[in-house]
Amino acid sequence: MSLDAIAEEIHRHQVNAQALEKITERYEGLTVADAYAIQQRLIHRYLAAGDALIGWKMGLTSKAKQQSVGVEEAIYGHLLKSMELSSPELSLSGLIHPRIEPEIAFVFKRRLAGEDVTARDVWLATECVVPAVEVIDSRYRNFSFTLVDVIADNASSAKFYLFPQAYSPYQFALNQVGVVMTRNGAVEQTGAGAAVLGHPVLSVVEQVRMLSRIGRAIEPGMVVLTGGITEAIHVHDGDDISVAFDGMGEIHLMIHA
Ligand code: 0L1
Ligand code: MG
Repeated sequence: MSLDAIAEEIHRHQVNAQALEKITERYEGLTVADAYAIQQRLIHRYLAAGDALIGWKMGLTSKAKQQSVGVEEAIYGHLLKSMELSSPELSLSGLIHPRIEPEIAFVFKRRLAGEDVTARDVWLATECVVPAVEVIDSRYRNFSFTLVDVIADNASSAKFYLFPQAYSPYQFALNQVGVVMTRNGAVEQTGAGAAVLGHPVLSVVEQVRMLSRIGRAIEPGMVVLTGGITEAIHVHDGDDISVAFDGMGEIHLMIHA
């Protein structure tokens, strides 16, 4: 089976919101490099149909998530224009078994590239930081996958929403920002920015380093989702999800069929 054919299969299951058996169970010998090549081919299908690349996302950035997949490394995916929610409402139509996680997004005013990038380079290139929620929706049955599977599936990316208020990157110690996520008023998850590789800015550093290995960069205007601050929670029709970012505001996301 060619990498193109695997990308076509994942694309079909994404578009039709149909669960898929793990590709690593059906195709032998796939490497992490193959998985990123499949991801690239998958994204190309969306771009060819008129979508646009608007940024990147880091995944598996917390110890808890890395342990759940049995890895010690973060991964990345592509963010497409079609993934951004313009209002805090999530329709379950077109999704398989979505989960929600709070994140800090960075928006850039300057290009960032190179293996030797530092946190200071990231601060100087950042226009603003924004509270965000990411909706992940693994295309694999029961959200069960290996590292190779999830990378090929564009790191489980589905949708994301950015809070309308942006902040100066210097206004908050992002590793200390506390987050409380509730469902219909009941607390589901709590966490702090430090869950994201110690500090969300370090997730951007890692993003740039990973991109530099394939000759890519963060371009001006792009968004980077730095990684989940808490465990992701499953959402269902009628849920009213609130994510309060200490001092930065509260996102209310309504879930409907
Ligand atoms: O954004 C994420 O951390 C998701 C990465 C893939 C793992 C998952 O689907 O939970
Ligand atoms: Mg995420």
